[in-house]
Amino acid sequence: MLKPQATSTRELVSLDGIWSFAVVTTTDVDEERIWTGVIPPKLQAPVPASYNDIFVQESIRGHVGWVYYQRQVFVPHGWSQERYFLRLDAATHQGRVYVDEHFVVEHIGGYTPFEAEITNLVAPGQPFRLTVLVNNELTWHTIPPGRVEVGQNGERKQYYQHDFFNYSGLARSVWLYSVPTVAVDDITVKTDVDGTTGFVDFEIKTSQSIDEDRVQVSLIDEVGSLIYQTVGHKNRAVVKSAHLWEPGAAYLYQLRVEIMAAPGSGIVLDSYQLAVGVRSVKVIGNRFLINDKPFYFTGFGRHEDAPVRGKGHDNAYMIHDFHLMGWTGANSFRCSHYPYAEEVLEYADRHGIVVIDETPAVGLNLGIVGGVFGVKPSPKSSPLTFSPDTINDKTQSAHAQAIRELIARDKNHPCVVMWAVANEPASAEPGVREYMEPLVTLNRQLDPTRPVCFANMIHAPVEKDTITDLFDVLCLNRYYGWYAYNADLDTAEQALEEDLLGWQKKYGNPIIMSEYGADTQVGLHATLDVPWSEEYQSRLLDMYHRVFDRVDSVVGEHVWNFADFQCPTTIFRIDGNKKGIFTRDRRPKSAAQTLRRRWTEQKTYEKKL
Ligand code: BDP
Repeated sequence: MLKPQATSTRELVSLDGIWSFAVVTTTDVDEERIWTGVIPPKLQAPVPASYNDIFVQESIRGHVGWVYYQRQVFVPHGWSQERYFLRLDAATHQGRVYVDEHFVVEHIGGYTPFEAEITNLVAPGQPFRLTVLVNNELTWHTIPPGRVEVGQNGERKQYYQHDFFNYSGLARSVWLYSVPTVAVDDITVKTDVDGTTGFVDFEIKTSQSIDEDRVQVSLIDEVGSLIYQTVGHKNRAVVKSAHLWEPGAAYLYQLRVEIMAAPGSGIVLDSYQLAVGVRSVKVIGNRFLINDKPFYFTGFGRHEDAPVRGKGHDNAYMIHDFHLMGWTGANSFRCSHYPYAEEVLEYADRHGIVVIDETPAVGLNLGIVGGVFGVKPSPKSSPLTFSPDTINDKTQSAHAQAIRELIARDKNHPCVVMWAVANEPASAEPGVREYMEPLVTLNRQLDPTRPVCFANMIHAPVEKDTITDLFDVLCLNRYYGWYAYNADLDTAEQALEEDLLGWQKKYGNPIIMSEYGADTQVGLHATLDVPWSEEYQSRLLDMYHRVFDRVDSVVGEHVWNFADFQCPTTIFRIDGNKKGIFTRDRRPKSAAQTLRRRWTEQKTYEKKL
């Protein structure tokens, strides 16, 4: 799915700004039919932003169900020859869009875009009332899953198994854009490298079937020189002495696709330009290769999370976060636990930051509900994660759709080197293999070029896990020294090493420690091993690093988490998860220096490369 862009043939109107906002108090939005009228601007909400922390009422912050967003929009008067679309970069978790009283599109899944053509609904130059209904309910059939229960006071409460706040609303941009009647609909690019030669395989879909010789494809380098040109929907560009997209040293070619009025006419009906990084990704033995060279991941698991705006995308935070990551020496991160805004991937493409791209499949695990997170235990009727009453076929269909939409959106980003199908599913429970295997197959069909992984949790150790053989890379989330052997780093060190050696022996795949860390209260200092102190966080990280350097198959370390982030409140999540290396307002804890030393100076892991 192409990101809308302004080109010589396309226009793009941002609908970001301040919208009228209302919380639905009736149970049935279809009865209320609010989109048929103007919503009084008693409350107004910014777009993009999660709405939860904007206001001061708990009834809004913790609201379960639908909210309304509304604004007026004009279709530019010059669009009489164009087709035009509304595009929402995300509506978390379910969005329904109305143009005046017409329903135009519905989408389920809170972190991927959707769009609808409205050419026949509003004439150029005319205004329309745009109403977006957004629902934040998570059920057994959504990804991520959750459930809504009615408490004794009659209030509906949302439960879920994941460890971050259920931020909701329109957290990413909304657009109105035009395309010509004959337009580029989609582009798929796959690249490969052989020595100094780069290969760019491309396939173009057009909105109407047109002759091959009307599709003109050009590859342009960073100084604007044309290095390849052809006609047709599908081909391979061979780039001799290619500038490769390398971690830390990105190079982006532009693939310009033009639809001509007639071959050789020089009249361009549509034009779209895609950034292309020429690189290869392979897993061979226990090494992860980028451009045939072993790569060692340093960096973080992250969240889209900031004060006030919640998961609302913000370019200032985004660029600052990239600079902070760069300062620590991070070369990569995981989009834990959902697809991030496309701007984030574009920035990573541009700056050579390596990304593991994850679906929102987090919390497919009832084993951790009562335990680690201290949330309400799973329903007594069905203690199993995978069962007809819990995670079932419908959840699997939603998960498959999440994989389709993630790959459709992100397949062309050179920064994305691996797909993560799920975070910490109950991979030792019955039913998990039946659930997961078709999804991994689907993922590989949709993109045969990138390795696939999932993040394994401690409750599914090597002798119990039943799905790891389906994947290419072992991603392990481990909390030795925190949830296990807290304040006992010596025992934690032994346990961690045994754990890693067990996986290494059984599978021989590359291992990435995809999460490790400790909650840390900034400003708490201690000479002894006191959990929550800044020193303990650093010592715990040092302990992991010693082990990583001793285990040959470890090819990456992603600390949990880049910054403190908001969670549902429990007795050990006061104002959020505090495992950040940076505070929520992005100030470094002492451990930032520990990482910076290791990732920019010592680099002892490089002996493996
Ligand atoms: C892991 C989860 C992550 C949590 C983390 C923690 O993958 O989402 O935030 O634990 O407990 O199990 O901090």
